[in-house]
Amino acid sequence: MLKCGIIGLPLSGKSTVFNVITRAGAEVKPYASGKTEPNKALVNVPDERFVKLVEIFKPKSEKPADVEFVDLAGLSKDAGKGAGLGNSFLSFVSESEALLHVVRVFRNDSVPHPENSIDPLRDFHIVEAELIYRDLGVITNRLSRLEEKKAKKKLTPQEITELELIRELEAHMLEEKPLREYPLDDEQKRMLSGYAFLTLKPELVVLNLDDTQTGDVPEISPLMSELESKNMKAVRVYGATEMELEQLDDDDRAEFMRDLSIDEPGRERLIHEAYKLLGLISFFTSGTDEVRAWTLKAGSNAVDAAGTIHSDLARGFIRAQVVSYDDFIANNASIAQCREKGVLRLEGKEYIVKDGDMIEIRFNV
Ligand SMILES: Nc1nc2c(ncn2[C@@H]2O[C@H](COP(=O)(O)OP(=O)(O)OP(=O)(O)O)[C@@H](O)[C@H]2O)c(=O)[nH]1
Ligand SMILES: [Mg+2]
Repeated sequence: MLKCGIIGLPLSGKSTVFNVITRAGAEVKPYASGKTEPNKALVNVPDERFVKLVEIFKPKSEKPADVEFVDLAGLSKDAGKGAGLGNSFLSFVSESEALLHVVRVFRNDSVPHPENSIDPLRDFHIVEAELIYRDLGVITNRLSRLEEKKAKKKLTPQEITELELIRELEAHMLEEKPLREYPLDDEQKRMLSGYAFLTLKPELVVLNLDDTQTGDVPEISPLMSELESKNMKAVRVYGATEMELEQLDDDDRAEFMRDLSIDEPGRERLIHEAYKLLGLISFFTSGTDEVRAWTLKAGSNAVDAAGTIHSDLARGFIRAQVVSYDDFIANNASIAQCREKGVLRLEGKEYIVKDGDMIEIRFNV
């Protein structure tokens, strides 16, 4: 199950954004809750192709792809040093595969700001710094363990390589720089994958705006230019307004959206962005019994896809019968016609699955 954690300063609108995405109705209050148990909800990934396949196959059951969103308590200054919820909070963050970082832009006098003013760039850095401190702590621990061992006996060649890398990472982080800004090669990434570093997680910034803050918003330009220079992405959300929107019925919502000139609701936009950010794609299995969308990391092969469905399918994998959704639709949703036209292919283990592939695994166990 893919998990996406929502982080940010206290009262930045994290639970509001969580509600926009999940419609889960989590409690939203104008004072810091200090609550430790996160809100969690599973969200179906909106996908028109899936809806269309269900229309075509009229299956007995249907299952869209899903992602779990986790709404965490506010991350206060010095959490990394154990202040506030500190480490218990940070352990929830480490379980997430990707982070949505909510930054307050909205003005609302009835909601206090922990730093007493609206300054998205400053707020972004406070939270980043906490994540960096936490990662630095992990690095320092590992470093002292390796040094200790080195003093007693010979390190393995692998440990020596790791020690060298970790020393460099420590120096990098002591300059308050996140690990994502350190150039790691694939081998080094593999070496570090067990540590679940927070500043290596893909992170999407969510600018939480008031519905009066449309068009050019001067408050966000410093943060926007910084994110651009770091190759990070941001999405704008009208948190409070879009949360209300999600409570309306479809017709009223459409009208409301037209008034605000929003074309894709915040909910779908955020889910799609999170999906893209995670480097995820969907493939489909379809028949009259079940139509199902599955989630896969981009770059995965046919055996990975088979294993997502069931481990037996990966074990006994023979071939994958593949047709792209677009080809299937272009050929009147007829597998026979797809075969005739040569767009229905038999692929082997090494085949890299594409977003929108419709797959049938041939297997034997
Ligand atoms: N005007 C305005 N108010 C907002 C917006 N988003 C959130 N708020 C208000 O800000 C307050 C805090 O919102 P929450 O979503 O509970 O914030 P949070 O980050 O989850 O807070 P903690 O979990 O306590 O850290 C609530 O009173 C919201 O109604 C917004 O976009 N505009
Ligand atoms: Mg909250």
